[in-house]
Amino acid sequence: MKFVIATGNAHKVEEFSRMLKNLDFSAISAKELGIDMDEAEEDGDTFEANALIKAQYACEKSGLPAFADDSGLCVDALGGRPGIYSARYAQNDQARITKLLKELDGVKEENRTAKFVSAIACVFPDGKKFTVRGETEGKIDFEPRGVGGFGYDPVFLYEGKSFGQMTGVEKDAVSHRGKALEKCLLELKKITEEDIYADK
Ligand code: ITT
Repeated sequence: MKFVIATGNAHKVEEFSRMLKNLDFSAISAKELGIDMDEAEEDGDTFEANALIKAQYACEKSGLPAFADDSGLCVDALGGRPGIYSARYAQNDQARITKLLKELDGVKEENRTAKFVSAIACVFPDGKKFTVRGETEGKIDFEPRGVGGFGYDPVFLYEGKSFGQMTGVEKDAVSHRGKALEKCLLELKKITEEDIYADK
């Protein structure tokens, strides 16, 4: 079965493609199919709701099963912000990091706890759908470190290393997106098995 990766974010496509590379799973990006994911209006009030909106949109446009990730950074000292508004927090990655560090100015190391959240939604042409969630806890550093990854990775500290200092494979092994994808693949396996039994 071929899936659409319903995202307009090239970094997410890169991470999903890397994680799915050695698996028996065929995926194509929305961009390769000429689908403009900016047209999907993310007006949900949870990560799951927004992931469903994006997956539903790509599924309708392509006629193929689709999966989408809605993700973000929840910072405890900011009451969980930017959360589902992580992409809209500022214009670009550099501006987002600068704004975040400014908001956390004066916040002590022990109070800089945060988590990355990824909700993945899968939507099928027959209307079947599900969502799963992965979370990774860490801390917001006082300055950016490393040039790997994307978004808030250079300031997200996980066990002494920022996500920006990790290789892609190292990040995948502990990331919110890696955890969500693992759950997603388990759900898909269940669905496939149910279908096989239903056919018998
Ligand atoms: P799509 O909606 O097209 O998938 P997007 O970038 O707008 O692309 P989101 O709405 O899910 O995606 O916003 C997620 C934002 O949260 C993303 O732009 C980053 O700023 C941040 N983010 C999510 N996962 C991240 C990660 O693994 N590392 C760093 N920042 C991340």
